[in-house]
Amino acid sequence: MSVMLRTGGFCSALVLLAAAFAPLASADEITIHDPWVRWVPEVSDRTAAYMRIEAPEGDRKILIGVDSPQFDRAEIHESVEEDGQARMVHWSTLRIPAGGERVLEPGGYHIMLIGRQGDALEEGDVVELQMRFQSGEILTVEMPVSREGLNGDDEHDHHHHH
Ligand SMILES: [Cu+2]
Repeated sequence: MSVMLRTGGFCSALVLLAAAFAPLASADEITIHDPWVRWVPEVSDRTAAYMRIEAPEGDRKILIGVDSPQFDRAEIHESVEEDGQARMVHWSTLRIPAGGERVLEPGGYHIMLIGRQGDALEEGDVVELQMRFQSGEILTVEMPVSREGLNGDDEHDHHHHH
């Protein structure tokens, strides 16, 4: 399977964006950059969350569980293409290399949010996500709902298909 350490123009833009916002944790802890949830029409009870997860130097981190109070359940997924068919793989864990990062983005890894509770999500609403790591750390991340992501992700995704 592929390792999601992306380089290139898109990633550079993300890094710049991340630098512009205060990270959620200090340098020796897990850092979540630019989390967001894709807006979906009310008829859909599921959506996906994206972000960049950064592990500290010398300390590999393993995500072992995700949960949102606003959804029945949350799962670690990867979008893959096999024989021209798009499908999603459900992973039980997600490894973040020491001093490295894992990028969750449209067309790749994502957190699947399944079984929305309550009203439809509007743009600008916030979805809460609890992320449990093997080290015992539990991060609570607040993710804004957006149609297009924080960075024009849709356009980027589009380019992949050419
Ligand atoms: Cu999925």
